[in-house]
Amino acid sequence: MTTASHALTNSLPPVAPQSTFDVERVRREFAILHQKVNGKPLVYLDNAATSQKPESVLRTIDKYYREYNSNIHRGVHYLSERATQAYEQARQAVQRFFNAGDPSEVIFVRGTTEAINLVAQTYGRKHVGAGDEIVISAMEHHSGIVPWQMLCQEKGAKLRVAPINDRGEILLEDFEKLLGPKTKFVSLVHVSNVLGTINPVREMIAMAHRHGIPVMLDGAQAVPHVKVDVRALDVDFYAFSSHKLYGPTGEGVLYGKAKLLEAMPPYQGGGDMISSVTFEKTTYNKLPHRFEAGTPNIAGAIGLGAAIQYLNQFDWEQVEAHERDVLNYATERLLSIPAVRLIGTAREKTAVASFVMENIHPHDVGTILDQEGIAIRTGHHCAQPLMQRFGIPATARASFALYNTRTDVDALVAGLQKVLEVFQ
Ligand code: 7TS
Repeated sequence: MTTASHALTNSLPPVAPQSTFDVERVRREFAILHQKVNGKPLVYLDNAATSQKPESVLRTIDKYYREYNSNIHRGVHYLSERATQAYEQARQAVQRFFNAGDPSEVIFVRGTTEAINLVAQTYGRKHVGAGDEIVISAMEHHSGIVPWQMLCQEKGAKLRVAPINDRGEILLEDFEKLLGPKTKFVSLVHVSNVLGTINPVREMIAMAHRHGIPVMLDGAQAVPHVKVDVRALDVDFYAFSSHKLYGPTGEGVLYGKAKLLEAMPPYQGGGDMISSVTFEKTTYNKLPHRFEAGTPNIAGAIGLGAAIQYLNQFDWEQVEAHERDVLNYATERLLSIPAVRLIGTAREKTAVASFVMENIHPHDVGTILDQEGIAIRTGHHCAQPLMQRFGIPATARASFALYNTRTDVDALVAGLQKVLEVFQ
């Protein structure tokens, strides 16, 4: 990631660029990490569910509410202009973050879930008909399955699923075979929330484009860990959630190529998305406002802008190297426990270690770890078809962020020894 030169006027001065990645310095920015849970130092390993927020994000949101809380795009007064400016600067920060061509291609939504529903209900309803097909993969989160299933039910279309191998990698040849004249859309997860697999999306997008099929990527688990460039990928739609990217909840982004967004019918009707309204006819606003009906999550967008600004201080390669080191170390240490079986061993993988333990239910693993102050997630992770693919009801999942360390992994492994003691 390049260094920041675009401080938001209404937020903090930019943080000085870090020449080397100093994880202890990073950890100091996250007050929440420095507490005891059940008498033990907190070890937070549930970052795929949501990540913690650095001081600068918290201060930016606090400052918005204390100093310039106001509605946007409609007031002529000072506070409203300031809020509008901060909101639109956050949009520009997102645009630069993943290299969109124009800020108007960045739509603020509630999160990844809403972004996918928006595309299914607008682009999808317009272009998918009876007998058509939509291609997804076997490792989608429910939010990458259900909106397409709903559309298929409504239209009499069919959902086709690209299979994966036992490591948790999409079988590219099978994926390509699914693409044909009936395929109207491809929707894929960029990084799996259960397996950590980084899918070869550039190649998959090129395959779909050879058939003239547009592609949407669910980047919820990708943007915190891999550098995303929507133009280099040539992806048609891209979604992510702020709260997994060190920003606030209730906020997210839909990127769409302008020519596709412009041709799409609106999603929700209401204020801000219109250009003029009479009882006979409404004309719609230009992008991006056409897809942002009503008062948006202003603090959320500004907070997301601050999270991106926070990330801009780091050299992205150093963040990736640090996270790779922690994941490799975790993989090695987990594999040294004979009762542990890793679920998801793709060659290209990031930030997630899912596992099951012989004869011990993942919920019991999670509960005992919690007693040790260690937060992981257990369950199906909103990916029930993926659980079925692996023939398991659930996994235990440790997921990492840029503030996690090898020491956190050591605590996890010590916690798992406790689990084994309880059950043996
Ligand atoms: N897509 C992926 C790949 C996800 O991991 C998630 C959330 C979503 C979509 C939905 O994001 P939202 O912000 O709209 O809810 N994943 C998880 C998880 O793995 N644990 O809790 C939430």
